[in-house]
Amino acid sequence: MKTIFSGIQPSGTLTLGNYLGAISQFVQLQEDENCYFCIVDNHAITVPQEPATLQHNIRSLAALYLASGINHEKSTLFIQSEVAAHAQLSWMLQSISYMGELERMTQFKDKSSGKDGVSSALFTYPALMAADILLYQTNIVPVGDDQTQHLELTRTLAQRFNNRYKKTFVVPDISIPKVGARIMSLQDPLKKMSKSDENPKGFISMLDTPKKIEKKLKSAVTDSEGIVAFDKENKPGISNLLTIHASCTGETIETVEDKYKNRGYGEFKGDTAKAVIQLLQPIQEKYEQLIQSNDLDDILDRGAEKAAATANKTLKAANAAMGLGRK
Ligand code: ATP
Ligand code: LTN
Repeated sequence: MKTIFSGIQPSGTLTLGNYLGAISQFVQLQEDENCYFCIVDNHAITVPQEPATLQHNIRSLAALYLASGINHEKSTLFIQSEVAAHAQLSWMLQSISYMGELERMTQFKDKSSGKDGVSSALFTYPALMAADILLYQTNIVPVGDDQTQHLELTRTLAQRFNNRYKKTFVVPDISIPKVGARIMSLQDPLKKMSKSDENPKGFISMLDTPKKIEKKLKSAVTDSEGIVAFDKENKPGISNLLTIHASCTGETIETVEDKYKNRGYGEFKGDTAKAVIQLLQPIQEKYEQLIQSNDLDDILDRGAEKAAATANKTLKAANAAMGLGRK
């Protein structure tokens, strides 16, 4: 059995991109593997968060994980800040991360460019992500393709630590879905769909009403050619909708392309909305039940306890390898 670790930030309501790129993989993996799924609230505070909103988003993310099919009896679901080892190992890994490496991270460049008051935590974020993964001796990290660079750095840090001190960490592999690894914004198909986008028309939230979903998809930016065909370079908008349509129905992109070859964008967009609504509606119904129940707290308490037991073992070994504290 392999160990799987992944995390999602409680920085807003999850988007269809998060579901197709990340959560749908998690649900499949938990059948055969030992999975840890984390609500990475320490990552969310690398940009300003309003405390009450953050509290709400943490709960909401926990409910969405479960509503999407994460089974708390099979997988460990927990909140990052409730397992102190994450912050502790992150500090240790910062001591072996180079400024140059962190400066090269495109996520840092994107999120800091043109902004005042960029936090130092946004800069050292990849060391915390490496700590998340390495604490569990993770074999595979399922993520969307925007995380590839962070994963490469995690591997580098694990190898550097193992070579410099003592073999302490498993060097993890990345897993990216074949279709759906990068769902693009509906308003700017050259930008990834993101839950913290200022323009809500750019993303479909997993909790959007059917009406909203339909409206957003109907006003998605496309082109004036009028032919439904997959061509990422010349038709990024239509290619993105094809990816969304195929991922939601489980068909291949070629099948969907064939089906809409001689039909207009209007019909294609309408049917894509139907496919998205069909996928999200049962998840939304489960979400409403979960968010109102007390089960959520019990599940998260047990998750944190289980996660801490594993994480503390690795932390202890890492402390010893580095020569921290006493024997
Ligand atoms: P934010 O916009 O707040 O930075 P985000 O929407 O990018 O957040 P994360 O919490 O950073 O979401 O990512 C959670 C998971 O979802 C990661 O595995 C990430 O790769 C994946 N993911 C995020 N956006 C997309 C997308 N547009 N397409 C596919 N996968 C995505
Ligand atoms: N950095 C990721 C979220 C994240 C993560 C992780 C993903 C934090 N720690 C560990 C996988 C494994 C993001 O912004 N999407």
